[in-house]
Amino acid sequence: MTDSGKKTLGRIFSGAQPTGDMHLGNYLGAIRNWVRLQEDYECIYCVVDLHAITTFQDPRLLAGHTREAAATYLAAGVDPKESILFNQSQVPAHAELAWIFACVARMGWLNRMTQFKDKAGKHREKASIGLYSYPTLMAADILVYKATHVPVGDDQKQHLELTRDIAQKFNSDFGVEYFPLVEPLILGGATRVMSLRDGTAKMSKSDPSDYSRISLTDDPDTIARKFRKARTDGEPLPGEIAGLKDRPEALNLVTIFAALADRKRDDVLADFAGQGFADFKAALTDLAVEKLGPLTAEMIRLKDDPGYVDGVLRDGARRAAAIAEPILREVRDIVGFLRP
Ligand code: AQP
Repeated sequence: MTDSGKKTLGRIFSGAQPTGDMHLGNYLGAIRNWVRLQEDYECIYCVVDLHAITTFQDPRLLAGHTREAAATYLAAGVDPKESILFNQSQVPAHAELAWIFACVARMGWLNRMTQFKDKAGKHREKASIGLYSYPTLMAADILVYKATHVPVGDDQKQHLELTRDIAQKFNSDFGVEYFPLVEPLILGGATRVMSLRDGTAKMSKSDPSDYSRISLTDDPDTIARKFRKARTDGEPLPGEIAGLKDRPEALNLVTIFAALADRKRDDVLADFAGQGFADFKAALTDLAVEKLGPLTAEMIRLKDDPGYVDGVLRDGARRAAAIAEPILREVRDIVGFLRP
Protein backbone atom coordinates (compact mmCIF):
# COMPACT_ATOMS: atom_id res chain seq x y z
CA MET A 1 0.00 0.00 0.00
CA THR A 2 1.22 3.52 -0.66
CA ASP A 3 0.81 6.17 1.97
CA SER A 4 -2.07 7.35 -0.19
CA GLY A 5 -3.63 3.90 0.36
CA LYS A 6 -3.30 2.64 -3.25
CA LYS A 7 -2.66 -1.09 -3.77
CA THR A 8 0.50 -1.87 -5.72
CA LEU A 9 2.58 -4.75 -7.06
CA GLY A 10 5.30 -3.87 -4.56
CA ARG A 11 7.64 -1.16 -3.35
CA ILE A 12 10.44 0.13 -5.56
CA PHE A 13 13.58 1.99 -4.58
CA SER A 14 15.89 3.58 -7.14
CA GLY A 15 18.20 6.56 -7.43
CA ALA A 16 20.83 8.48 -9.35
CA GLN A 17 23.98 10.21 -8.15
CA PRO A 18 24.24 14.01 -8.30
CA THR A 19 27.73 13.83 -9.79
CA GLY A 20 27.21 16.15 -12.76
CA ASP A 21 24.88 16.94 -15.62
CA MET A 22 22.13 14.36 -16.02
CA HIS A 23 22.36 12.85 -19.49
CA LEU A 24 20.54 10.85 -22.12
CA GLY A 25 21.82 7.57 -20.61
CA ASN A 26 20.32 8.40 -17.21
CA TYR A 27 17.04 9.23 -18.95
CA LEU A 28 16.72 6.28 -21.36
CA GLY A 29 18.36 3.77 -18.99
CA ALA A 30 16.55 4.73 -15.80
CA ILE A 31 14.39 7.79 -15.28
CA ARG A 32 12.01 7.28 -18.21
CA ASN A 33 11.22 3.84 -16.81
CA TRP A 34 10.76 5.11 -13.27
CA VAL A 35 7.96 7.28 -14.56
CA ARG A 36 6.21 4.26 -16.10
CA LEU A 37 6.60 2.21 -12.91
CA GLN A 38 4.58 4.70 -10.88
CA GLU A 39 1.37 3.21 -12.32
CA ASP A 40 1.82 -0.16 -10.64
CA TYR A 41 4.29 0.27 -7.80
CA GLU A 42 4.79 2.37 -4.72
CA CYS A 43 7.94 4.22 -5.77
CA ILE A 44 10.70 5.78 -3.69
CA TYR A 45 13.09 7.78 -5.87
CA CYS A 46 16.21 9.18 -4.31
CA VAL A 47 19.01 11.54 -5.29
CA VAL A 48 21.85 9.54 -3.77
CA ASP A 49 24.19 12.26 -2.57
CA LEU A 50 25.86 9.98 0.00
CA HIS A 51 26.90 7.73 -2.89
CA ALA A 52 28.08 10.76 -4.87
CA ILE A 53 30.72 11.69 -2.30
CA THR A 54 32.43 8.30 -2.60
CA THR A 55 34.42 10.21 -5.22
CA PHE A 56 35.25 13.81 -4.33
CA GLN A 57 32.51 16.32 -5.15
CA ASP A 58 33.13 20.05 -5.13
CA PRO A 59 30.98 21.30 -2.23
CA ARG A 60 30.18 24.45 -4.23
CA LEU A 61 28.52 22.27 -6.88
CA LEU A 62 26.95 19.39 -4.97
CA ALA A 63 23.75 21.14 -3.84
CA GLY A 64 23.16 22.42 -7.39
CA HIS A 65 23.68 18.96 -8.86
CA THR A 66 21.30 17.51 -6.26
CA ARG A 67 18.60 20.01 -7.24
CA GLU A 68 19.27 19.36 -10.93
CA ALA A 69 18.87 15.60 -10.48
CA ALA A 70 15.61 16.16 -8.59
CA ALA A 71 14.43 18.58 -11.31
CA THR A 72 15.19 15.89 -13.92
CA TYR A 73 13.00 13.37 -12.10
CA LEU A 74 10.19 15.93 -11.86
CA ALA A 75 10.53 17.14 -15.46
CA ALA A 76 10.52 13.55 -16.74
CA GLY A 77 7.21 12.94 -14.96
CA VAL A 78 7.91 11.61 -11.47
CA ASP A 79 4.87 12.74 -9.50
CA PRO A 80 6.00 13.92 -6.06
CA LYS A 81 2.54 13.34 -4.58
CA GLU A 82 2.21 9.78 -5.86
CA SER A 83 5.87 8.79 -5.36
CA ILE A 84 8.43 9.80 -2.74
CA LEU A 85 11.24 11.98 -4.09
CA PHE A 86 14.05 13.02 -1.75
CA ASN A 87 17.80 13.23 -1.33
CA GLN A 88 19.57 10.55 0.66
CA SER A 89 21.55 12.69 3.12
CA GLN A 90 18.29 14.10 4.53
CA VAL A 91 17.31 10.66 5.86
CA PRO A 92 20.05 9.54 8.30
CA ALA A 93 18.60 6.00 8.53
CA HIS A 94 20.45 5.13 5.28
CA ALA A 95 23.87 5.79 6.81
CA GLU A 96 23.05 4.03 10.08
CA LEU A 97 21.80 0.85 8.41
CA ALA A 98 24.79 0.95 6.02
CA TRP A 99 27.11 0.73 9.05
CA ILE A 100 25.24 -2.28 10.42
CA PHE A 101 25.43 -3.89 6.96
CA ALA A 102 29.15 -3.11 6.73
CA CYS A 103 29.45 -5.35 9.79
CA VAL A 104 27.34 -8.09 8.16
CA ALA A 105 28.91 -8.10 4.67
CA ARG A 106 32.22 -9.93 4.17
CA MET A 107 35.40 -8.49 2.66
CA GLY A 108 35.50 -11.35 0.16
CA TRP A 109 32.07 -10.35 -1.19
CA LEU A 110 33.12 -6.75 -1.73
CA ASN A 111 36.45 -7.79 -3.26
CA ARG A 112 34.49 -9.37 -6.10
CA MET A 113 32.56 -6.22 -7.05
CA THR A 114 33.53 -5.31 -10.61
CA GLN A 115 32.22 -1.73 -10.38
CA PHE A 116 34.75 -0.94 -7.65
CA LYS A 117 37.53 -2.35 -9.79
CA ASP A 118 36.32 -0.26 -12.77
CA LYS A 119 35.88 2.96 -10.81
CA ALA A 120 39.02 2.66 -8.68
CA GLY A 121 41.12 1.71 -11.71
CA LYS A 122 44.84 1.16 -11.19
CA HIS A 123 45.04 3.22 -7.99
CA ARG A 124 42.90 0.99 -5.84
CA GLU A 125 44.69 1.76 -2.58
CA LYS A 126 43.97 5.47 -3.11
CA ALA A 127 40.20 4.96 -3.54
CA SER A 128 37.98 5.98 -0.65
CA ILE A 129 36.67 3.39 1.77
CA GLY A 130 33.23 4.69 0.82
CA LEU A 131 33.75 3.68 -2.80
CA TYR A 132 34.78 0.21 -1.66
CA SER A 133 31.80 -0.22 0.67
CA TYR A 134 29.34 1.48 -1.75
CA PRO A 135 27.30 -1.76 -2.15
CA THR A 136 26.58 -1.92 1.60
CA LEU A 137 25.07 1.58 1.40
CA MET A 138 23.09 0.50 -1.64
CA ALA A 139 21.77 -2.49 0.31
CA ALA A 140 20.77 -0.12 3.13
CA ASP A 141 19.02 2.23 0.66
CA ILE A 142 16.83 -0.62 -0.49
CA LEU A 143 16.27 -2.53 2.74
CA VAL A 144 15.66 0.45 5.03
CA TYR A 145 12.32 0.64 3.15
CA LYS A 146 11.98 -3.16 2.81
CA ALA A 147 11.66 -2.49 -0.92
CA THR A 148 10.50 -5.54 -2.86
CA HIS A 149 11.78 -4.61 -6.33
CA VAL A 150 14.67 -2.63 -7.77
CA PRO A 151 14.84 -1.68 -11.45
CA VAL A 152 18.36 -2.56 -12.53
CA GLY A 153 20.56 -2.35 -15.55
CA ASP A 154 23.29 -4.90 -16.21
CA ASP A 155 25.85 -2.80 -14.33
CA GLN A 156 23.89 -3.00 -11.06
CA LYS A 157 22.96 -6.72 -11.10
CA GLN A 158 25.99 -7.70 -9.04
CA HIS A 159 25.19 -5.10 -6.36
CA LEU A 160 21.63 -6.34 -6.13
CA GLU A 161 22.89 -9.90 -5.63
CA LEU A 162 25.00 -8.54 -2.78
CA THR A 163 21.92 -6.88 -1.28
CA ARG A 164 20.23 -10.29 -1.28
CA ASP A 165 23.31 -11.88 0.32
CA ILE A 166 23.38 -9.22 3.04
CA ALA A 167 19.65 -9.63 3.75
CA GLN A 168 20.08 -13.40 3.95
CA LYS A 169 23.13 -13.22 6.22
CA PHE A 170 21.49 -10.64 8.50
CA ASN A 171 18.43 -12.90 8.83
CA SER A 172 20.54 -15.97 9.52
CA ASP A 173 23.06 -14.26 11.90
CA PHE A 174 20.24 -12.92 14.06
CA GLY A 175 17.85 -15.86 13.60
CA VAL A 176 15.05 -13.75 12.12
CA GLU A 177 13.02 -13.60 8.92
CA TYR A 178 13.23 -9.84 8.78
CA PHE A 179 14.56 -8.53 5.49
CA PRO A 180 12.88 -9.60 2.22
CA LEU A 181 14.95 -10.89 -0.69
CA VAL A 182 14.54 -8.05 -3.13
CA GLU A 183 13.77 -8.93 -6.74
CA PRO A 184 15.44 -7.29 -9.74
CA LEU A 185 13.06 -5.67 -12.17
CA ILE A 186 14.66 -6.12 -15.56
CA LEU A 187 13.04 -3.54 -17.78
CA GLY A 188 12.48 -4.32 -21.42
CA GLY A 189 12.49 -0.63 -22.26
CA ALA A 190 15.77 0.22 -20.49
CA THR A 191 18.50 1.21 -22.92
CA ARG A 192 22.22 1.21 -22.30
CA VAL A 193 23.58 4.36 -23.91
CA MET A 194 27.25 4.55 -24.80
CA SER A 195 29.64 7.49 -25.07
CA LEU A 196 29.42 9.48 -28.31
CA ARG A 197 33.23 9.40 -28.45
CA ASP A 198 33.73 5.69 -27.71
CA GLY A 199 31.01 3.14 -28.38
CA THR A 200 32.53 0.68 -25.89
CA ALA A 201 32.36 3.03 -22.85
CA LYS A 202 29.07 4.00 -21.24
CA MET A 203 27.79 7.55 -21.45
CA SER A 204 28.70 9.03 -18.09
CA LYS A 205 28.38 12.28 -16.11
CA SER A 206 31.99 12.12 -15.03
CA ASP A 207 33.51 11.67 -18.51
CA PRO A 208 35.80 14.70 -18.91
CA SER A 209 34.61 15.24 -22.49
CA ASP A 210 31.33 17.13 -22.78
CA TYR A 211 31.09 15.78 -26.35
CA SER A 212 30.77 12.25 -24.98
CA ARG A 213 27.22 12.87 -23.76
CA ILE A 214 23.94 14.61 -24.53
CA SER A 215 23.08 16.50 -21.34
CA LEU A 216 19.40 16.88 -20.63
CA THR A 217 19.86 20.65 -20.47
CA ASP A 218 21.57 20.89 -23.89
CA ASP A 219 19.88 23.29 -26.33
CA PRO A 220 19.07 22.20 -29.92
CA ASP A 221 22.28 23.69 -31.39
CA THR A 222 24.41 21.86 -28.84
CA ILE A 223 22.58 18.58 -29.48
CA ALA A 224 23.10 19.03 -33.23
CA ARG A 225 26.81 19.80 -32.76
CA LYS A 226 27.37 16.80 -30.46
CA PHE A 227 25.66 14.34 -32.79
CA ARG A 228 27.50 15.84 -35.80
CA LYS A 229 30.82 15.27 -34.01
CA ALA A 230 29.83 11.83 -32.68
CA ARG A 231 32.32 9.20 -33.72
CA THR A 232 31.17 6.86 -36.53
CA ASP A 233 32.78 4.76 -39.23
CA GLY A 234 33.00 5.08 -43.01
CA GLU A 235 30.48 2.34 -43.86
CA PRO A 236 26.85 3.04 -44.83
CA LEU A 237 24.09 1.88 -42.47
CA PRO A 238 23.04 -1.76 -42.95
CA GLY A 239 19.45 -2.98 -43.37
CA GLU A 240 19.39 -4.92 -40.10
CA ILE A 241 20.99 -4.93 -36.67
CA ALA A 242 23.27 -7.94 -37.35
CA GLY A 243 25.15 -5.69 -39.80
CA LEU A 244 26.28 -3.46 -36.89
CA LYS A 245 28.38 -6.17 -35.26
CA ASP A 246 31.84 -4.73 -34.47
CA ARG A 247 30.57 -1.19 -35.19
CA PRO A 248 29.89 0.00 -31.60
CA GLU A 249 29.55 3.71 -32.38
CA ALA A 250 27.06 3.14 -35.20
CA LEU A 251 25.17 0.63 -33.05
CA ASN A 252 24.95 3.19 -30.24
CA LEU A 253 23.44 5.90 -32.46
CA VAL A 254 20.88 3.48 -33.89
CA THR A 255 20.05 2.27 -30.36
CA ILE A 256 19.51 5.87 -29.21
CA PHE A 257 17.29 6.59 -32.23
CA ALA A 258 15.17 3.48 -31.61
CA ALA A 259 14.81 4.24 -27.88
CA LEU A 260 13.76 7.85 -28.48
CA ALA A 261 11.31 6.82 -31.21
CA ASP A 262 10.02 3.81 -29.20
CA ARG A 263 10.69 1.61 -32.25
CA LYS A 264 12.65 -1.57 -32.93
CA ARG A 265 16.21 -1.03 -34.16
CA ASP A 266 15.59 -3.18 -37.25
CA ASP A 267 12.64 -0.95 -38.17
CA VAL A 268 14.82 2.16 -37.84
CA LEU A 269 17.52 0.58 -39.99
CA ALA A 270 14.96 -0.35 -42.64
CA ASP A 271 14.38 3.41 -43.11
CA PHE A 272 18.08 4.29 -43.37
CA ALA A 273 19.63 1.21 -45.03
CA GLY A 274 22.41 2.11 -47.45
CA GLN A 275 22.63 5.75 -46.30
CA GLY A 276 25.68 7.44 -44.76
CA PHE A 277 25.66 9.08 -41.35
CA ALA A 278 25.02 12.70 -42.34
CA ASP A 279 21.29 12.25 -42.98
CA PHE A 280 20.92 9.80 -40.12
CA LYS A 281 22.55 12.19 -37.64
CA ALA A 282 20.33 15.05 -38.85
CA ALA A 283 17.22 12.89 -38.33
CA LEU A 284 18.51 11.78 -34.92
CA THR A 285 19.04 15.41 -33.91
CA ASP A 286 15.48 16.35 -34.94
CA LEU A 287 14.09 13.41 -33.00
CA ALA A 288 16.15 14.14 -29.86
CA VAL A 289 15.18 17.83 -29.92
CA GLU A 290 11.51 16.91 -30.31
CA LYS A 291 11.52 14.27 -27.54
CA LEU A 292 13.79 16.04 -25.05
CA GLY A 293 12.58 19.60 -25.68
CA PRO A 294 9.66 19.61 -23.20
CA LEU A 295 11.78 17.91 -20.52
CA THR A 296 14.60 20.45 -20.97
CA ALA A 297 12.17 23.37 -20.86
CA GLU A 298 10.69 22.08 -17.61
CA MET A 299 14.16 21.56 -16.10
CA ILE A 300 15.06 25.16 -16.96
CA ARG A 301 11.79 26.37 -15.41
CA LEU A 302 12.51 24.37 -12.24
CA LYS A 303 16.06 25.72 -12.10
CA ASP A 304 14.51 29.15 -11.67
CA ASP A 305 12.37 27.85 -8.81
CA PRO A 306 14.84 26.19 -6.39
CA GLY A 307 12.45 26.85 -3.49
CA TYR A 308 9.89 24.52 -5.07
CA VAL A 309 12.43 21.75 -5.66
CA ASP A 310 13.80 22.08 -2.11
CA GLY A 311 10.23 21.88 -0.77
CA VAL A 312 9.58 18.67 -2.74
CA LEU A 313 12.81 17.15 -1.37
CA ARG A 314 12.00 18.15 2.20
CA ASP A 315 8.50 16.71 1.99
CA GLY A 316 9.89 13.54 0.38
CA ALA A 317 12.51 13.18 3.12
CA ARG A 318 9.81 13.46 5.79
CA ARG A 319 7.71 10.74 4.14
CA ALA A 320 10.76 8.53 3.51
CA ALA A 321 11.86 8.86 7.14
CA ALA A 322 8.36 7.93 8.31
CA ILE A 323 8.83 4.55 6.57
CA ALA A 324 12.52 4.05 7.39
CA GLU A 325 12.63 4.97 11.07
CA PRO A 326 10.25 2.29 12.43
CA ILE A 327 12.18 -0.31 10.36
CA LEU A 328 15.48 0.94 11.74
CA ARG A 329 14.08 0.83 15.31
CA GLU A 330 13.24 -2.86 14.80
CA VAL A 331 16.70 -3.49 13.37
CA ARG A 332 18.30 -1.86 16.43
CA ASP A 333 16.26 -4.17 18.67
CA ILE A 334 17.26 -7.22 16.59
CA VAL A 335 20.94 -6.26 16.81
CA GLY A 336 20.62 -5.74 20.56
CA PHE A 337 21.32 -2.02 20.91
CA LEU A 338 20.10 -0.36 24.09
CA ARG A 339 16.97 1.66 23.40
CA PRO A 340 17.40 5.43 23.68
N1 AQP B 1 24.98 5.36 -20.10
C1 AQP B 1 23.93 4.87 -19.47
N2 AQP B 1 23.02 4.11 -20.12
C2 AQP B 1 21.95 3.62 -19.46
N3 AQP B 1 21.70 3.83 -18.16
C3 AQP B 1 22.58 4.59 -17.48
N4 AQP B 1 22.60 5.00 -16.21
C4 AQP B 1 23.70 5.77 -16.02
N5 AQP B 1 24.40 5.87 -17.15
C5 AQP B 1 23.72 5.15 -18.08
C6 AQP B 1 21.60 4.65 -15.21
O1 AQP B 1 21.16 5.84 -14.60
C7 AQP B 1 20.85 5.56 -13.23
C8 AQP B 1 21.54 6.55 -12.37
O2 AQP B 1 22.92 6.37 -12.50
P1 AQP B 1 23.88 6.98 -11.43
O3 AQP B 1 23.91 8.42 -11.57
O4 AQP B 1 23.51 6.51 -10.07
O5 AQP B 1 25.30 6.33 -11.62
P2 AQP B 1 26.11 5.89 -12.82
O6 AQP B 1 25.53 4.65 -13.43
O7 AQP B 1 27.51 5.77 -12.34
O8 AQP B 1 25.92 7.10 -13.84
P3 AQP B 1 27.02 7.99 -14.50
O9 AQP B 1 26.34 9.00 -15.30
O10 AQP B 1 28.03 7.12 -15.19
O11 AQP B 1 27.66 8.73 -13.29
P4 AQP B 1 29.15 8.82 -12.86
O12 AQP B 1 29.89 9.38 -14.04
O13 AQP B 1 29.17 9.72 -11.68
O14 AQP B 1 29.62 7.42 -12.52
C9 AQP B 1 21.28 4.13 -12.96
O15 AQP B 1 20.12 3.29 -12.98
C10 AQP B 1 22.20 3.81 -14.09
O16 AQP B 1 22.21 2.42 -14.43
